[in-house]
Amino acid sequence: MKTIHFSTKTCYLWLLLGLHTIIASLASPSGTHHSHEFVIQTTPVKRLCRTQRILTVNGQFPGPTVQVRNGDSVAIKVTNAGPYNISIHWHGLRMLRNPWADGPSYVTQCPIQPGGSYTYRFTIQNQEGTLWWHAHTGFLRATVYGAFIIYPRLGSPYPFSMPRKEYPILLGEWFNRDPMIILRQTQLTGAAPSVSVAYTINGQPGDLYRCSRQGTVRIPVQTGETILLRVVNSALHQELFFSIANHRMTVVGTDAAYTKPLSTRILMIGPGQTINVLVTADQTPGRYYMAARAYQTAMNAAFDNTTTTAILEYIPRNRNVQPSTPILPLLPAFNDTPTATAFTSGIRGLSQNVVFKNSADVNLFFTVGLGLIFCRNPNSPNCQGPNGSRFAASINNNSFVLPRTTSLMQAYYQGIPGIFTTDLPPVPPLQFNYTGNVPRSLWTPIKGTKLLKLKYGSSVQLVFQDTSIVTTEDHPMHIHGFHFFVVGAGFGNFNPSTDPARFNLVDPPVKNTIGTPPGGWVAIRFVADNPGIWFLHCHIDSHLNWGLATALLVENGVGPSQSVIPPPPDLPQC
Ligand SMILES: *[C@@H]1O[C@H](CO)[C@@H](O)[C@H](O)[C@H]1NC(C)=O
Ligand SMILES: *[C@@H]1O[C@H](CO)[C@@H](O)[C@H](O)[C@H]1NC(C)=O
Ligand SMILES: *[C@@H]1O[C@H](CO)[C@@H](O)[C@H](O)[C@H]1NC(C)=O
Ligand SMILES: *[C@@H]1O[C@H](CO)[C@@H](O)[C@H](O)[C@H]1NC(C)=O
Ligand SMILES: *[C@@H]1O[C@H](CO)[C@@H](O)[C@H](O)[C@H]1NC(C)=O
Ligand SMILES: [Cu+2]
Repeated sequence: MKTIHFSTKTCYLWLLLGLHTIIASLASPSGTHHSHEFVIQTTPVKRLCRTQRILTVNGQFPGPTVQVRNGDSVAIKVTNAGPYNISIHWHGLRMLRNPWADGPSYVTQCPIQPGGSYTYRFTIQNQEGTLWWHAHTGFLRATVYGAFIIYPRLGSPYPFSMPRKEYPILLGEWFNRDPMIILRQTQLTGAAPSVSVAYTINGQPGDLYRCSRQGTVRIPVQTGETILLRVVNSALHQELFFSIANHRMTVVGTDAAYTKPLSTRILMIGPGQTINVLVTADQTPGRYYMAARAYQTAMNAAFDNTTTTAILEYIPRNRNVQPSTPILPLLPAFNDTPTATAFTSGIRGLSQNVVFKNSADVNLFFTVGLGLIFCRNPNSPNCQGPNGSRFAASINNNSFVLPRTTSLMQAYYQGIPGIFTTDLPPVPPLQFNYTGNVPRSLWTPIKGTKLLKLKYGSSVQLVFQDTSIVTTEDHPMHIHGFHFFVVGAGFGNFNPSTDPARFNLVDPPVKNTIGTPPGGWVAIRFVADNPGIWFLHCHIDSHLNWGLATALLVENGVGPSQSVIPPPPDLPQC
């Protein structure tokens, strides 16, 4: 039987290369308790020829990698030594009956105020793979994020042959301003936020940007060996294509679930998603770029058109030969939706994951998309969106507004009225040609804090339907507290009488974040077996800020084993 083991040599190499993320050996048995301290602080970091002060965890950028096994318990004490209210979300972790540990500000908790602290306590229950953690307050996750790796129980092998080494590959976006100032500006003007000035791999832009060569991340490989890359899209706003020159990748997992092996040259990964790939060093020894750049679907929108790189470096290098300039992989054009679709639809789950096959107890149909609020005075400094408007976004015409005085979960648990309602329409309040030429009279959504209530244990089918209001666009939809089966997707309007017949109920992939194809739809299924209030939103933070969100209120079932646990005593208050 194979067990996970990382030699101390691997750690040493990482240290030598100056990388912050170290894959240590994890020889502990399942059921181990892990304690961590996260101190949120302002840290000077030099990127793109200048020193910038950014918010970090423990001074590290990206933040520390949390490594656990399935079955372990975790306590992470987060102390806020920074200037902003903040909370941390453990993205993709199910947090069964324990929404108090989930983290989104004003959804499951009030933020941790400057000087305060809160300990997130939770158990890993039947999840394995790559997840990540990030700030869930405003745009602070731009710099506050890190990998969260769940290994199998000690002695349980991966369902693929053991890689020699493993590396997290966190893709990010770099802004030359404080992301909170960018957020305030967009809230003030109603316009789209300024785009990033670089993409990053493990916090480094790479060789193609000025003053960045020295920091470029290098991944060492020996000829013939196979390594596992745990790719995470932690970018604030951008879907990305990712490729490695001359090397094929084999996808073996997405989010926290294994997949059937899929061989590919290109990944398309949306914000919030993770993809595990095996890479075999089977090319002529040398140096090869791995690179990422935008997959951009919104029409006529500005975006960051730069390319981030790291280097896959065969070792040992022949010392007598000057290091050659690495080869760049060919990346698809920024708007290559056919390539993105071919990749995403090629991913298959393991058939032993069981999706319910009968019709669902609850059928939800959510339109997701942008909107515009037209101003009385279009020249107002508050109306700098298209044609004197402010941007909005909605689900079923409801543009979500977070509460300010307490969190949804605290209001629910303590019975505080007037904080939210549970009347989000399960289907669009108005039927229209969602992906056609939508009349202007339909473009402005209603603002509110509308949730959707689900009975404990109900089987749910949810179709996300993109709209062409303002623009069609790929919206990476994320649901907290659940993972779900992706059973179908297509372009145009979902047809409830013909499309379900083509659903994949045999080996659908399991995810926590799924892109709604631009001008199309995606169908998911899950069982509402986790009581609590769970945020559901687009993982493009500008869209979330404009209201592309709601929350699922899953009622308690019967008895304590189907009910939300009591809140911890140190839960932050507003
Ligand atoms: C993006 O950059 C590439 C070169 O890297 C260029 O060929 C392409 O035209 C640019 N696209 C846009 C939309 O600016
Ligand atoms: C802005 O106005 C112009 C001219 O009336 C129109 O062609 C364009 O579609 C409008 N754009 C948006 C996003 O409303
Ligand atoms: C919806 O709009 C699209 C694009 O204009 C058009 O091709 C399609 O026929 C329309 N569908 C219906 C049902 O009107
Ligand atoms: C959304 O609601 C507003 C206000 O009632 C209405 O004007 C608009 O037409 C609605 N749009 C859609 C797509 O339902
Ligand atoms: C921080 O959170 C507290 C409690 O919710 C709130 O009163 C305060 O206004 C927040 N500060 C900022 C700057 O948002
Ligand atoms: Cu979106």
